[in-house]
Amino acid sequence: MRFQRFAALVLCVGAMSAGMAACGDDDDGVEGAVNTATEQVGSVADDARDAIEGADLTLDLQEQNGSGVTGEVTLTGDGDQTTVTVDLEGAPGMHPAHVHEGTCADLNPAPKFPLADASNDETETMVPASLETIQSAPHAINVHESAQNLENYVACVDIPVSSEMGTTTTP
Ligand SMILES: [Cu+2]
Repeated sequence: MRFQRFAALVLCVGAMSAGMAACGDDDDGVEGAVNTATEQVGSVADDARDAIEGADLTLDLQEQNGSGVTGEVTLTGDGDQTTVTVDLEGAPGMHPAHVHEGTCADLNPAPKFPLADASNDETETMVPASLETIQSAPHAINVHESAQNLENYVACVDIPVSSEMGTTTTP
């Protein structure tokens, strides 16, 4: 920007010394319009990128097996990766959490992606798969009672599957 103004000044001086018409105020007007247009294009590009990558997906964890544990899960697509945050309520201590294939009602017990141990404090994990990939087939996020008692699930939520049309349905 500073360089552009400097360059314009040099051009103006050059034009005047060559006996040509002096540069008018219009230059700033055109420059300003170009800058505004450039910013607007950038803003549209940002919006388009957000739309392609998908907005945050926020889901409510459902209590399982009378645990009293609920909470919130947020998935944010970031290219080939997805950031998963888990924030439990009513769950003192640390609880193993994973992305599994399947649904809460019909879960593949082998974890697909491990997440940071969940707790009453929000935890964040980067998963090596795009949100689009995760949503291309049924997946669920579940929370286990403890490392010692993995088979007892305390909370779970289904991740909605996207159809090929790009709409989202809850299984
Ligand atoms: Cu699990």
